[in-house]
Amino acid sequence: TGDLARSAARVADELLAPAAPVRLTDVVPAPEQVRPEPADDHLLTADTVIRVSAESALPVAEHLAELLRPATGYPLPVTDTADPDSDRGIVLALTGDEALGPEGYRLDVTRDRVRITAAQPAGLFYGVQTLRQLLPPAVESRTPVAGRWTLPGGSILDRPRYAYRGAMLDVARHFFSVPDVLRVLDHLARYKLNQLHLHLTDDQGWRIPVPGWPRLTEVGGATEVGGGPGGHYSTADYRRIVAYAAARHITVVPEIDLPGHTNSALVAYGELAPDRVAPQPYTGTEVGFSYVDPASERTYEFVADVLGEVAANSPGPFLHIGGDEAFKVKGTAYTDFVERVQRIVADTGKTVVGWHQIAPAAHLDGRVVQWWGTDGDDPTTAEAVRRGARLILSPGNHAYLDMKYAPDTPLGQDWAGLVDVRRAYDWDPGSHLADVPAEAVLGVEAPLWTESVTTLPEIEFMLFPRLPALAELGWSPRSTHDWDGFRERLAGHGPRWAAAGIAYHASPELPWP
Ligand code: TNX
Repeated sequence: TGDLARSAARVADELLAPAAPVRLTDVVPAPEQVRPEPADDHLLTADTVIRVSAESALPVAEHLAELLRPATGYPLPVTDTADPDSDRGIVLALTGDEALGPEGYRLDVTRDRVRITAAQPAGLFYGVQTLRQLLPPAVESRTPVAGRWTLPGGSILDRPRYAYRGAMLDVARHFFSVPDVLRVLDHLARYKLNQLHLHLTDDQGWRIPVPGWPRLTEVGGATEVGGGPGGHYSTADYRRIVAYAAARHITVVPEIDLPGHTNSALVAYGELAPDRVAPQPYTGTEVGFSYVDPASERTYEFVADVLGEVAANSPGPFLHIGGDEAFKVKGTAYTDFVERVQRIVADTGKTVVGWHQIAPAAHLDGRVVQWWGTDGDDPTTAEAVRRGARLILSPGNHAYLDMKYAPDTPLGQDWAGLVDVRRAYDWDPGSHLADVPAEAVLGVEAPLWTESVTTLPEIEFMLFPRLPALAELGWSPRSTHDWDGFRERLAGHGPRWAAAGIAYHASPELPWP
């Protein structure tokens, strides 16, 4: 039966063998340096062991084993008995070598061994995401597949261009369950993104509990766009999201949108409204009509309670205060409000982030402005940068994942134009905004607003293939930028997404295999 099993496996091999083997140069985002050695392909086997050089590398090794076990059916035991210089199999080694930076790694594939080295566990984690992409697409299957699990030989030296590489999920316009959010985190991790910005509150729903303000979730959380039931995370749910993210080296950036986009809070607590009268719940998609009263001390008690609670449950450095489209809070009423809220954030120990409408407010140490314009000439944002602000770039006409791909895209908006894959890819974060030096750019973020997005498959349809395009802008050196090469590499990921059950958009721009 051994022979029979072997020959059955060989037949399955041939049936399942990908038309073209994966090449070392097929990775997305493109690594800094790739040196193929075709004679050095490495074959994983049922006897392959994953070894780590230090206990702090164990979680990454376990993560790798969990990624590879389902499809390969191999046991892939993890042990911390590595001798990084002589071991066979897969070795994850933490070295004192800081040259790769906190997120960089080196991957060496030879016939005897696959070795990832990094200064920090984050680097090992990104090396693991690269390793995963070098195996045949069937590795993404969650059930065993008979296959030859070969890695292309050679070495990769890699580290990110930007420290902040993010995506945003709007859980306020439509509410998404914890498992949905965890799956989005998995997608970010595949492409080496390290920030998930959660838009937790808006006119249509309030999704996070705050002690002393129970009606925020009970009443404010019970609505969403279109009249559905809405929902909210419990504190335990939120912590679970944060922990799952942390295990993937992703920071959750919580946003409480102020002073506008607050109808759901006003429905719950009419005392925060300018006329002290609770409005009706809102389930449409207009913006700019609601605001908490900037002239009332009660508003600042509310803001301090909310931001204090969110800060306490969020280990990351950032706290996002929104600040966009508060059309009814004008001039100094608006800038005074933002300046006061910036100080409340600083008091929690966090770094304040806001949409670029906060730019005219006074600078506060470390503050970060998230630019979502469509015209790269924005003197007010450039001036905020001159005063010390750092920038996250989310240009609406390139990075907005809620824009339609094409006129016939069944979901999404088009106020910032159509964003096809090429548009998502073909821009340079380092020179996009006029009169802003490249050093001021902390990174990039792709926001997914969800007025028209209601399910996980719809999220995936909007994310793939554009999220990897944005991820490449955030990670890869500018010198690798090349649409023709990118579209080839990206198209090769289609079979991976299919094997992972991702509901991607088969854009006609890409040469799918
Ligand atoms: C503008 S972008 C908004 C959101 C909408 C989005 C729709 C930004 C900071 N504000 O409230 O959901 O457009 O594309």
